[in-house]
Amino acid sequence: MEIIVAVSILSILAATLAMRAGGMIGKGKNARVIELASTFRTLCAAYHADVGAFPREYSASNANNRDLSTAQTAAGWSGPYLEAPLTHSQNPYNGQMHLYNSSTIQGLSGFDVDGDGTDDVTGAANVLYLSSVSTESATEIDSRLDPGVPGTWSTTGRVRYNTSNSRLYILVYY
Ligand SMILES: [Ca+2]
Ligand SMILES: [Ca+2]
Repeated sequence: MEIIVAVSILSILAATLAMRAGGMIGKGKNARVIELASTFRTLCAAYHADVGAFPREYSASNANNRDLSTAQTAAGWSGPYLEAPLTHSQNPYNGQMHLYNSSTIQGLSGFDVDGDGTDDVTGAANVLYLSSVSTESATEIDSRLDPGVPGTWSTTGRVRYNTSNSRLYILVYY
């Protein structure tokens, strides 16, 4: 009897620990994305100060599309700003990842940063794009980067999310 109770308690403890570990792993991935957004904000600002334009860094692409990691002929370029080229493997959700230099990629209208219903950023800007992002992860990242922004969370602020194809867009520098 006592042994059965003890085993049951251990089972419950083990299950609880496993659930917590799972939650922490999920949070760790979201935290990594938030960290990446912060890092790219710094790198894009440095590139913009040197070159006077917004950089693009595409995963699995040629040198022309890797402004941050690969030597470019643009006047003022004094990188590399990024140690190694961006790769899809840096997407913690096993999807794709690119840094774009436009706020109207993939059919986006732009970004309504203050959430008043009108897009504030519609031209050249730096947007970090990730695919295969769950709604749960997207909402957590949004709550961290868009606190207090009015309107529908997935369409306003610096973080946009397309629920129909699980794509996340973070305006990192503009
Ligand atoms: Ca606005
Ligand atoms: Ca948002």
